[in-house]
Amino acid sequence: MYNSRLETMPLEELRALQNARLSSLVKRVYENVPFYKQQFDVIGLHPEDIKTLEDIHKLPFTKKTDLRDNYPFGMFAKPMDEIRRIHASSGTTGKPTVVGYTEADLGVFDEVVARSLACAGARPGMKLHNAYGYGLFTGGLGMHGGATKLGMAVIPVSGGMTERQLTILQDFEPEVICCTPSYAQTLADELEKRGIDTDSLAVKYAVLGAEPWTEAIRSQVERGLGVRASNIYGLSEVIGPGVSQEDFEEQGSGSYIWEDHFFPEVVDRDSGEPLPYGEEGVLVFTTLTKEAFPVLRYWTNDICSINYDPNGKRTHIKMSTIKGRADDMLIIRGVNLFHTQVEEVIHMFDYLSPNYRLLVDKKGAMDKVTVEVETVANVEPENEDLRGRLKKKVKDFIGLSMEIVLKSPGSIPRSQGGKLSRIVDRRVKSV
Ligand code: DLL
Repeated sequence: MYNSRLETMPLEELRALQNARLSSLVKRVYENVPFYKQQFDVIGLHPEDIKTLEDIHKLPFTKKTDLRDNYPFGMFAKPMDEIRRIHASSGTTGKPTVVGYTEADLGVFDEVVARSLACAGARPGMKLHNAYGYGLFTGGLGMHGGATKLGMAVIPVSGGMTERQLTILQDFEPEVICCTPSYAQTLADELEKRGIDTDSLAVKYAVLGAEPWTEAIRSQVERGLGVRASNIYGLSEVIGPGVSQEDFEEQGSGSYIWEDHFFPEVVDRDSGEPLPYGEEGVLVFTTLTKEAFPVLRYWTNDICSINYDPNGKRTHIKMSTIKGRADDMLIIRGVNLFHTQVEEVIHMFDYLSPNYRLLVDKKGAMDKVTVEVETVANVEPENEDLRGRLKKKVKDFIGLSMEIVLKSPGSIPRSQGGKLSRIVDRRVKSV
């Protein structure tokens, strides 16, 4: 454990810390960010009205559109001469979201990423193969700072150039790798193609995140790279990677949210009402300590649930894996669909690999989904029995009839280093 005092703090103590941080945060944003002052004034709210976390529901949500409306620096709570770094995340439409960090914020960033890496199995003295992209994306530099703080040697490979990644994995002998789960699949594929035995590699742990993934990909990557793979979650608006992290020895039970810095809520996606622990809804964060770019009740659009784990090593709350983003959810003939649901069904078949994509078309007035999925090596895609069984399982588990196309290994586009989109929506063109 990297910072055992903070990570195992008794809940009452954690709440007291969060309460103190929340009331100071609310004052800071009211005084320094015109957007928040105006939001408060419109509903007649005063910073003194927010004394504890019990009052947090009085605060309005902050949404991505609010950040866009204040592009690029309007949400900063500190003057530019106190800003030490700027990142941006490119949305699918419009202007990117711009975020800033003071020196203290970069310290928090390093701290939470160091905790996350340790939680994933990394230790001081190990080497980190960092295949997250360096640049405006928070992945590369974020993991870099945290690994340095933990006492690791960072290999700043960045994303892409797969051939070079393999050489470094073989020659530099990193014990830990971090990248997107889809890029880990690409690397696993390439190792197999070249006949490189994972026993010849030093790598033991993979820290995967930045896009939704399920146990199907975990099995493939763990086998293909010879690692224990754990989930890292985060978003630029809250800090970057390291908002939450799964413990490598508690796989499948959720990821610890570092709630001394990031206070989570899960709310109903339609009404915005807070939901009880364990219920699935939209994840919302309040950054308790950030100086340059604090957010109050930031609506992430990510769908998951949160709950405490009485058997966990740490006291902080855990979040389930992200099912998908509310704005990536498909509504097909009235049924809500996330691509991760299809991934889970694929995982039930030994002869299928989680290299897949969903093609969405319009056929007359109806939307139609085609699942393209690769078979594993030595299994012919012309397998009517397998195709029929997958079609039935998809219908049984998801409640939708989908077209199934089995493909040969290697025929579906792979991640070239960054986030992979598994949905190809062709409806706009075919209307
Ligand atoms: O993706 C930060 C990050 C970098 C996280 C490296 C983990 C590792 P953004 O580009 O702002 O930041 O994208 C944030 O990506 O709201 C989620 O929808 C998605 N996302 C991030 N991590 C996960 C994850 C980075 N572990 C958006 N599982 C978030 C599912 C994830 N989705």
